[in-house]
Amino acid sequence: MPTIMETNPPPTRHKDLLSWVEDVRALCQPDKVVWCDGSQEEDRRLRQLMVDSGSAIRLDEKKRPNSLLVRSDPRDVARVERRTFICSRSKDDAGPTNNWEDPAAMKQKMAGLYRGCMRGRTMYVIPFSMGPVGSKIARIGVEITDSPYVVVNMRIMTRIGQRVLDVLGADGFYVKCLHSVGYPLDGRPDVAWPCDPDNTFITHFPEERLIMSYGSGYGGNALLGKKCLALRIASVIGRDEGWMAEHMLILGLETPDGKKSYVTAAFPSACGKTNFAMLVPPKALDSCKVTTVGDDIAWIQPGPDGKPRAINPEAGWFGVAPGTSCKTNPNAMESCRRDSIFTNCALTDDGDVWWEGMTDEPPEHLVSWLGEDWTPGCGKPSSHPNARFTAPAGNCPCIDPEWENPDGVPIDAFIFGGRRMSDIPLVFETRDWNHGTFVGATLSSEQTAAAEGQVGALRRDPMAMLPFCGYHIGDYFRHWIDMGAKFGAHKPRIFHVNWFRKDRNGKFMWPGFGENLRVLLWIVGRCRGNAGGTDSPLGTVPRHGDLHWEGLAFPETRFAELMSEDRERLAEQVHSNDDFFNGMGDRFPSELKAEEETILRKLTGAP
Ligand code: SAT
Ligand code: MN
Repeated sequence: MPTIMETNPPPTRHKDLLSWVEDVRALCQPDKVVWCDGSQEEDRRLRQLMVDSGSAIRLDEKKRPNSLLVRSDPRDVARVERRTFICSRSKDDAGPTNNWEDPAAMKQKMAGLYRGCMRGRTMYVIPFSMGPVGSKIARIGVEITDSPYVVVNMRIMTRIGQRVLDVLGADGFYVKCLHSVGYPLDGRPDVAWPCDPDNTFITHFPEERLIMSYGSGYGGNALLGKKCLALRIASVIGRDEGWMAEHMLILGLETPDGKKSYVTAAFPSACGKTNFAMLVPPKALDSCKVTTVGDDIAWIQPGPDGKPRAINPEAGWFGVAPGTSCKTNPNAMESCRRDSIFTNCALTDDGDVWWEGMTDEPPEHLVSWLGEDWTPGCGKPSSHPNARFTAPAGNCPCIDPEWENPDGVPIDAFIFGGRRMSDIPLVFETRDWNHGTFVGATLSSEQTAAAEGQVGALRRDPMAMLPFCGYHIGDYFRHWIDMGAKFGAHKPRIFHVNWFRKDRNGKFMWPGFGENLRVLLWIVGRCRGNAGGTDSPLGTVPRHGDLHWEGLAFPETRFAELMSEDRERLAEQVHSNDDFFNGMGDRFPSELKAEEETILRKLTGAP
């Protein structure tokens, strides 16, 4: 079996990096250290290592070329928010929405867990770039991990290897990201998915730009470039440097006149973010083209002229598999047709993957994500509900030609969205930046699964950043207000959408999916000054005649119902934010207090 050689000497002269790697080696005591070069050959060797050790299954080369299936420990299947900590020096700086622990105490606890935690294992050093390598907007991280699964996933989700060290040079800045699955091999055999669920901690030290994660190998717990760096730490860097790290997709819309506009959108989970990012126009409007820059995270900076420019810091999709199909999202299906890693999906008898919703008819036999025989009537799902595909963005048929532009793409609009069965119309445009910030700050979504809490209850998720803001949420709102001033005349317009409204009979009123293009066209039309609308207490709303209806019969009366607002209930909902906002004391921006008063006045018709 080919072995991976220790690089000797290490491929960098960066003193701080060399001494950090040496400190971690001394603490974690791995058998050997490997600096990842990011090559295809290295990827091939690591995948083979995973297959040989029984931690991955190679899928059929014809059906799913260059792809693996991995099954996690059933106790390690998602991000764990209650074990996620922001360890700022002052507790107050973490704010009311984060878990906090004193940084010195947390480091001591983590050092205790890390001591000897890589015994019998290889320690991988992964230099990675969030954003195109060398882009001024991009940031570099180095993840140290004992998981080959993390290395092969990071190679898809970010840009890794020697070219990143070359940009870093001898003294460049990087975010330290330390990860261990927490399963040392002191004389015991390895398991297919090593982890330590009882001692899992995902910790962030914002002032030091440091991330330490222990005990989990799954998703955002372990691929530290994603939520940990690109959102929690980057939100702090963005605050300090005057830019924004947001939980937003980025898409481009090209209209038949050849004009192109880009928008970003923040939706809480289970609102179809990836589907919207890869929207397929309905037949009657297929002279419009939607292209994808990102499906999860946007880093947004004022360009030289003040106009916001956004990059997707990631290089792949880490998408939820169940529910994804050629009908709901053909572009995502095509993205993971090859070169992908599947986690907790089911295995078909002919060496492919399957998940609930992929096809109308399930296969007659599968091996489930638990490794058990599965048949359609067995009463259990074949894939875990949070099963994922890791797929290269470059595989996506609708990838935007500018997606790797180091200067990003110019942004015209921000869109907020939630899952709201009642009260909130299909779409409205906020009056201005501060009103839009207020709408983002009060973003909420109805809960969909019993496990999350009471189904139908509103869960607050400001800017869809609740678990991802690395500092005090009141300061974050303040930063939004400040960014509006910074963008000046170029500030994006801010919209709110709701695809999920139901009628009196409990039926969804809006068809969603590709038909959402009609709303997107209105939004872009507003930005270009060629779409009409009318005033409402919520802002500006389209009249029936302001939307494109080619190919969709949607009567005016039904549209009126879809766009109606229950002012009394909306006013109640505005008041329901009081405790949350008052709890922030003077960290809650007075500008947003003023917005609240304005909207209440408009809703109650007071002068
Ligand atoms: O596991 S991830 O954090 O990458 C995805 C998610 O839970 O939002
Ligand atoms: Mn996300």
